[in-house]
Amino acid sequence: MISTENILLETPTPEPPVDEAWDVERIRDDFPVLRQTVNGKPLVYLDNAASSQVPQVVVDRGARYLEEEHSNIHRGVHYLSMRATTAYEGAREKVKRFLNAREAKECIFVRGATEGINLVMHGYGRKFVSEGDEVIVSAMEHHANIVPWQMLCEEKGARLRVIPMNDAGELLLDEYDALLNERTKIVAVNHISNALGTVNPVKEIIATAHKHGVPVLVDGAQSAPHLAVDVQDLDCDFFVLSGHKMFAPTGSGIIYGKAEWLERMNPFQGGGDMIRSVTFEKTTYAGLPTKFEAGTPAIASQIGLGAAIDYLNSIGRERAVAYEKELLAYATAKISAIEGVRIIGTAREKASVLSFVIEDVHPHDIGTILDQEGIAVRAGHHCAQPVMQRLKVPATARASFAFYNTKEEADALAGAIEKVIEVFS
Ligand code: 7TS
Repeated sequence: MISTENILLETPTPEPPVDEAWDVERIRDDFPVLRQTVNGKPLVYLDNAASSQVPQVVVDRGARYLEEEHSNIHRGVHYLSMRATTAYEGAREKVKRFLNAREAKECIFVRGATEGINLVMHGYGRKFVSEGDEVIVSAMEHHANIVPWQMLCEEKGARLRVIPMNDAGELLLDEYDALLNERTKIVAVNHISNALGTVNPVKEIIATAHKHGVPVLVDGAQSAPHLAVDVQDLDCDFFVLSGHKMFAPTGSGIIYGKAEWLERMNPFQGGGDMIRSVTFEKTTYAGLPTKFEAGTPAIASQIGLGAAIDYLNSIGRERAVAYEKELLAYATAKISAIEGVRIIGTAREKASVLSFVIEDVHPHDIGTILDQEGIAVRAGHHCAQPVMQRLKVPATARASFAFYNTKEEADALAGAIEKVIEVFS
């Protein structure tokens, strides 16, 4: 096996530009998908919380792997395999810097947030959670951060506890404090709610859990693309992200874990690559990160994730975050001013997501009419049914923004919403 240490980065990480205004038209040129019409109208892509679009440099990097480097990693001594391994491990280095992890081996490649959470459920949960123990999640989790923990609780006879939220979609931290006790074995919360856009105070949530000696998993599926994340500053024990929501291909993602936890955890899947030695009597496992990466991974996609991180660094993450904040405030003001529209999720701290309902119109009808106008939004429960139950709405329509969206697109959304209201009046 080729060591994951001492592998040179395939490309240096670019420096962000300084003191330049955000030129959204130039940024849009980087994204080939955006150059099309849908139903005769320019595509307005506002479904970034489901999957964001991919810049040309990421497409090109994936194509280069397929054209010039395609081969399996870690196991070959031949030229192509070494090139593929260098690119793959180079992507891990880029993720490490992106999240400010202490070591690259703390960044495990997974298919996305769902797989990362399941890895922790199996590797940590099945080892450390027993009958009578408790697992805490929040009232605004995506199903991916509820169902695995429910499965664990069912298997172990443990109890799932839920941090409640208020009508605005903000977690009630006093109640969270009261939930923590000596039976609590893990807290799993999202950083940004995909259904409401709430930015949760995860640093505080983590500090509180740590007072009780409880580790915290942060579901960063929505935050990694829209905030600057520093896992050492947050002091989270686990942090999961999906590449396809951060300008990379599907099938890419990361579960970061503190080495001291990952080393104590059981492997997730068994198979090739994750072993040190195998006999019919006994198998011993490889060290980090290989212990958690059984079988051939999504090599092209993970290399694409590395290229997406380079791209984010090249445009300047902080500037992108500031622009998105301004755009969300603009769109929120515009859409909440329309009579008959109600914004769902009015937390003080929000990012990227604008969920809404229109009186007497089903969100699916909103989605269909908006599509006629070339506008892509998601309509439904957004895999967060407990949020819908708590806020007493069957579903919402959701516009979710990225740094390539424009104020003109927010205007187009507002105009199309007015059309929906006209059709149903
Ligand atoms: N956690 C959060 C907060 C999410 O928003 C999602 C996906 C997941 C976990 C699961 O990610 P996956 O990449 O493993 O599927 N959220 C959405 C959404 O809002 N619309 O489509 C998928």
